[in-house]
Amino acid sequence: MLDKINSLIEEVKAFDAQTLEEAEAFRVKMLSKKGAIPALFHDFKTVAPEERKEMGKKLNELKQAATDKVNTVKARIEASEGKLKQSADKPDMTMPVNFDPVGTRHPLSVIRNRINSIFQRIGFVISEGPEIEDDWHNFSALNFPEEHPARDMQDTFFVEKSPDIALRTHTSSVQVRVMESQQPPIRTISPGRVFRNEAISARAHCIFHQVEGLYIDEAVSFADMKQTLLHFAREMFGEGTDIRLRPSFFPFTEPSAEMDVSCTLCGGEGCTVCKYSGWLEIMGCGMVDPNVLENCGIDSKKYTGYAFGMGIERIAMIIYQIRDLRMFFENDLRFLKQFEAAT
Ligand code: 2NM
Repeated sequence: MLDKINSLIEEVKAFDAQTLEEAEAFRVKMLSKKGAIPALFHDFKTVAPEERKEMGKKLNELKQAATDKVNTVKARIEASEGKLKQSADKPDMTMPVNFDPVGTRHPLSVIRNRINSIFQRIGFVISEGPEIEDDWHNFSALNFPEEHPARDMQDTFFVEKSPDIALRTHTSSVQVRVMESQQPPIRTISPGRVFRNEAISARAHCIFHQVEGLYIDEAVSFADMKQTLLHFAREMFGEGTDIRLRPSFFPFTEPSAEMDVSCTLCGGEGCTVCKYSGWLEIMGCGMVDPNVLENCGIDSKKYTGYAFGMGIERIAMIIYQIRDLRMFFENDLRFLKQFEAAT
């Protein structure tokens, strides 16, 4: 009986058909009430008890294999016949509707949303403001001296001269508006588009995106800032991330620092991405200059605060390993489609 089963298994394996009739004939021969396989199941009753286990298993395999083979062969034939009929016939009204493909979120939006939500979870509120700003909100209130180079035509896109109206060069201008309109405690982040009159290259663009943060209350310290930014770095780049702060200068903060994160690719060992330094620069930060607080109507004797700013393009380039920032602005579908799964 085992030989018989094995030979039928071989026959099933080898079987193929070009027409539904052939496939049906094979089904009748193998699986119908009077077919070969039910006959074997009938004989099975006489098999010795010690052989039943192995034999039963084989027999079930044979039945399954025959059923699968008939089904797949029939399905294949029906599909190809269906196609032929379809083209000659009228439209198949049972076909699923061809929905228009859903668009994909832009990688800069994905990263901005992630940054926003990391800070929202620890109590920061999102604030937005105009892209066209006056000199006060973009420069003067932020402690930029009258002769600062950023105020130059070379660096800033002016919309009007005297009074000076320009495209904002950072979203700190939004935070000036927040400070002018409310008293501490203030905990806010301002994501948005900013404009600088720069030559376009792989690392710079005249339009880019920032998230700036601001926290003002009584006795806010540099240590508070460092711990908050460490938390951000670990949420953004992973739990094992380290940070370091290097002294720097900005007109609106004193002291000021640049923050680096341990290289996301090599973990600090050194590689081409971090240029063998082990670190990647991701933002500027510092304690808000008392002049800025006073300019905005906040008592600098009572309150202190920290602020920080980062480029969304830069963060996205690190996370997605994108070498050329211009990719973000070309809207090449081959690029954008790679972010289909991101939220
Ligand atoms: C940075 C670096 C350091 C900043 C300062 C302010 C404000 F409005 F409070 F003065 N907002 N953002 C700041 C501080 C921005 O970006 C590189």
